[in-house]
Amino acid sequence: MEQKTLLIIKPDGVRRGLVGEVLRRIEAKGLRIVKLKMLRLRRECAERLYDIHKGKEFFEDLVSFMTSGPIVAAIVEGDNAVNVVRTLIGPTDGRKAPPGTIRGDYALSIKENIVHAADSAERAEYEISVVFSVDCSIED
Ligand code: 3AN
Repeated sequence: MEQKTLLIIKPDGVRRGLVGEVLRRIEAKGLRIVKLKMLRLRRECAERLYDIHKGKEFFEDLVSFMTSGPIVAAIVEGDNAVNVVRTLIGPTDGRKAPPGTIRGDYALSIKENIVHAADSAERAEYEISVVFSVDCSIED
């Protein structure tokens, strides 16, 4: 089933110079990058992106981290794109993510785990509307 999802290279991924490597893996898999943007996310928008975690003990820390530097947001399309991208990035905790996944190969943290990807088609629509809205990008 043809699907669209949102992939974000988080500030740690950008700082570590992993933009090319992450996008390479997406393309090598056969998925298509149909929209791409580097931006600094406004705080309110990071809160909207992670609305499901509001109230959790790591929420403030997560929002601060996501606004600590530029991110790269990509709309990715292809067969079963939501689940395929989730499989490519691996489980949340980089210490447990298996080798071969992006987090398994590059992350050793549960917070600074290089990438984010939507976990359903509905969330993808919502998150794309947040991240690609002109109001969410801080102009330098
Ligand atoms: P995923 O990104 O794999 O969907 P979620 O949705 O459970 O994982 O978590 C969203 C983000 O929140 C994670 N990518 C990570 O940056 C952060 N996070 C999740 N759990 C923790 C935690 N226990 N401590 C700190 N940060 C966390």
